[in-house]
Amino acid sequence: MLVHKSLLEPELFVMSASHKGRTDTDDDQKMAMLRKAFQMFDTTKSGYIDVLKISTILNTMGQLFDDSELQALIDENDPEGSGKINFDGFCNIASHFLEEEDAEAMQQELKEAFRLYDREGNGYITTSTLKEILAALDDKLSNADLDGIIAEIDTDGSGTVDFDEFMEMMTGD
Ligand SMILES: [Ca+2]
Repeated sequence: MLVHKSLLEPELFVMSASHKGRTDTDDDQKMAMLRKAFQMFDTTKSGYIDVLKISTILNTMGQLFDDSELQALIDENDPEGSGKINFDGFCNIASHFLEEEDAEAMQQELKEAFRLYDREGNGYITTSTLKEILAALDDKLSNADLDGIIAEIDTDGSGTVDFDEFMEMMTGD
């Protein structure tokens, strides 16, 4: 439902407009940070680090993680159980936890955007309100277009868009 996302972006993502533009830099910064951490712990410059050090690195970066989840990722990236992991493997593991945090931040932003339209705090936006928003954002949409979009968003046909439906519209999940 990317069309809806782009329709709503100008309004809903006002506060995160800079966030979008920052994404590439964020990835670069993330990679640089991971490389630095990896090199710091690869004391012999072998290109590998001890898997036992990964939890220490994650702690150092202030990342929260679940021990069993981490172990599962280590097993996945070190299938031979060598006890060592290269930079790529390390990135796979570390970015799993970093991305999880991003998803949470994304959900938080969507919650804030949702609240902007759910002014009365009902926990939903009426489809008529949403229709007005969509119409204001793109005046080329006909009434039939709008009805079609609304029908797709309000999947249970309740006449209201709750946060789950809203999130589905924005993220496509
Ligand atoms: Ca609904």
